[in-house]
Amino acid sequence: MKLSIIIPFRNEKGYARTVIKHVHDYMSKTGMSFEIIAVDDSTDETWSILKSMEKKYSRFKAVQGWKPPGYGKALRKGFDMAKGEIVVPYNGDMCDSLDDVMKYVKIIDSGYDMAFGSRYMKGAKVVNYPREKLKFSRLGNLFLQMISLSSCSDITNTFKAYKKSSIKKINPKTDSYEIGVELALKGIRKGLTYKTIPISWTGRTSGESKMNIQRAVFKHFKTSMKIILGIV
Ligand SMILES: Nc1nc2c(ncn2[C@@H]2O[C@H](COP(=O)(O)OP(=O)(O)OP(=O)(O)O)[C@@H](O)[C@H]2O)c(=O)[nH]1
Ligand SMILES: [Mg+2]
Repeated sequence: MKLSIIIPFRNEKGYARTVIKHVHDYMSKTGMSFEIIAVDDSTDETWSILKSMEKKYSRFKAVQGWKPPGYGKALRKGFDMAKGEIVVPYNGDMCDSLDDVMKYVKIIDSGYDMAFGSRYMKGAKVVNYPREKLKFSRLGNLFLQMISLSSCSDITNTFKAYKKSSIKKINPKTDSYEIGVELALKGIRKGLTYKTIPISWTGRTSGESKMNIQRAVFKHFKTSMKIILGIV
């Protein structure tokens, strides 16, 4: 199998059906072999929506996350199950673009271990980004780009692509949103090759963000420091 798209869900009853249909329809048209794995930690109707879709969408599978739940844990469970040569964490709130997924696949096909995207480079298209969050994201990413000497100005965004073998080498261990930083920074530190391209990102118009900014900033910082110092 070529591609595994891992989608974490937590209380996304407004998006679950749309996202799975959108990804399944788009990928089916490409002719590429793929699977979609939803990892769910919801307490609303999202889980029953996802389960009911498994029959209709043959390349789609829904599983429940580990307890207690976490964004990073959900992705790690998805990685463990993934059979694709290329693995892409994809958000369940329609913010990421499938055209970008295809660009990532091309980058990895051309020989890179990882494909990174940035919302903050020339050519990127960002719609509806909450102002306060943007400030933290830009500043944090500037810092991370400096300390990692990376071509990527958007290290924190988890929407990137990895060879399955690269995920194995990185061996991610974090439980929450900082898994994005862990994957990218450890990948860079281990000498895995990558290319960065501008991507599109559209903010949610339904449901709620599950990210607590203060907590996320602290955890991202702590994780980044540990990685840079070689502790994890
Ligand atoms: N399985 C699982 N999914 C989660 C968890 N936390 C968030 N998610 C999902 O991960 C994706 C990204 O989470 P969001 O809440 O949108 O976080 P965000 O993108 O920083 O916030 P927005 O800017 O509002 O979109 C969404 O599909 C969420 O439903 C969790 O603990 N477990
Ligand atoms: Mg989101």
